[in-house]
Amino acid sequence: MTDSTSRVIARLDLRGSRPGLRELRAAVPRAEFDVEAALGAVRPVVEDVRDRGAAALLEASERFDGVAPPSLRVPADVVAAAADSLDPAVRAALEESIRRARVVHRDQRRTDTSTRVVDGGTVTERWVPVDRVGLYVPGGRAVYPSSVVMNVVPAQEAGVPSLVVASPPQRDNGGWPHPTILAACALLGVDEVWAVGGAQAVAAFAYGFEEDGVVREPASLVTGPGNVYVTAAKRMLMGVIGIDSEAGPTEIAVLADDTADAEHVASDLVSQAEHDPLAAAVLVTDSPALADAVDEALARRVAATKHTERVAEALSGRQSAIVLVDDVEVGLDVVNAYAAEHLEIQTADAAAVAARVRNAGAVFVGPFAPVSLGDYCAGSNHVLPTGGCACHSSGLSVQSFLRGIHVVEYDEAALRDVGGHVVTLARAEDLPAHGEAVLARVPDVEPGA
Ligand code: HSO
Ligand code: ZN
Repeated sequence: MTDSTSRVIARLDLRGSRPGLRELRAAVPRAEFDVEAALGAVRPVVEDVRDRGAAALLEASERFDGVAPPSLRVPADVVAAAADSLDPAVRAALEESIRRARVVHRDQRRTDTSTRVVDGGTVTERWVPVDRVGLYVPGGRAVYPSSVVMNVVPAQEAGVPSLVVASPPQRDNGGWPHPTILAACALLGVDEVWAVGGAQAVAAFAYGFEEDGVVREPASLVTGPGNVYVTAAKRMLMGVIGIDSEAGPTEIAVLADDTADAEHVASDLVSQAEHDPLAAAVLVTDSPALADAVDEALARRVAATKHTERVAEALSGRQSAIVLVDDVEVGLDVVNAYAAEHLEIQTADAAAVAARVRNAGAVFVGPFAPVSLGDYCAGSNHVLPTGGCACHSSGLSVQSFLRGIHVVEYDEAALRDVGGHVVTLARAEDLPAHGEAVLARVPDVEPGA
C-alpha cells in the first residue's frame, strides 16, 4: 500500500505482512537505467575507435565533450602542475583518504594456498595481478577525485604492474581532464593519464591506440563508474576486457528503529540523493514516529541544501521510499531483499543487527558511521555493487585485480595412483583420448582402479 500525500518520499506500508523475496523485489522498485537502449548509440563509437584509433578518439571527444585534447596522453608536467596548484586543505584530505584506503586494502592481499592432495600431488592457487588495468574516472557533473583513490589504491596494492587512468577532456581546462582529477593521479603516483572519456575511453582501454608513433597498449581489465554510455561500452566490450561491474545510480538504504536520530537519517538520505536525480534513498523502519520525523526533516533539508532540485527529484522518484514494517526482523528481510549499495543500521544493538545483513555493498553501523564517511575517509572502498547486484557481487577490492591460477604438480607415482579413475571418467564421457593421455605416461594403470 503506497500513500504519498504531501510527503517528500512515498510511503510503503508493509505492516501486518511478511512478504517473500519476490514480493519485496517488486515492492521497492529500482530507478530506470536503460543500458540496453544506450548500446545502439555506443556501438558505432566503439567500432570506430577499434578501426581508426587516435583519430576516432579525438573526433569523438570533439563531438561529445565539445573539445579535443592537445594530446591523448596527458604530459607528466601537466599532471604534476595540477598537484602543485591543488588547494592545501584538499591535498591534505586526499592524502588522508589515500592513507586510510591503503591500510585497509593492504590487509586484503592474499597469500597463495598450496594443498597436498596426496603424496607427490599438489595443487597451488597462485594469486597473480592482471598485467594492465584501465581506470575510468568520469568528468561532467561528477568530478570525483575520491573515486580516483578508490580505483587506484586497490589496483596498486594488488601489485598491478601497469595502470592507466582515463578521464574526459574539459573545455575550461585547455582540453585536459579536470585539474583535481589530475592532482589525485599525481598524489597516487599514477604516471599514465589519458584525456578521453565516455564510451570512446572504454574502447581505447580495450583496443589501445597509436599516437605520434607511440603505441598505447590495451588493458585487460577496466574498472570505474561512468554514465549510461560508459556502462553500455563496458557491457559491449566484456570479453575483450574484464570489467568490475556495471555501475548504476547510487543507493542508500537505512534500517532504523525509534532509537535513531531523524536528523542523522534525513541528512544521510539527502547526502546520497545529491549525486543524481536517479539516486535511490530508502528508509526501512518499524517506527511510524521516526518515519514522520524523517519526512519533516527532509522537507527542511531539501529546501536548504545546495542541489535542491536534484535531491527533490531523487527523493520523489519511484526508486525512493519509506517502508514501514512490524519489527526489525521484517526490516532485515526488506533490506536483504533490496541488497542496497550502501546500508546503514541505526537501531538498538546495531552491531548485532548488522551481523545479520547478508546482502549489501557496504554496511555502516551505528550513529557515527554515515555513508559519506565511507565515500571519502573510512578506508573502505566506495565503488560498490548497485541495482541489487550486492546479492551476488562485492565492491572493488584488491581481489578485483587478481586472478587465482591453479598450478597442478603430480609426480609419476601420484599419477599412476589415480590414473585408472581418469581413464574411466574419460570413457564415461566418450572422450577416450583424454584417458590415452594418461596411459601414454603410465600404461600399466587399470581403468576403474
Ligand atoms: N557515494 C558514491 C561515491 C562518492 N560519493 C564519490 C562522493 N564522492 C558511490 O558510492
Ligand atoms: Zn556519495
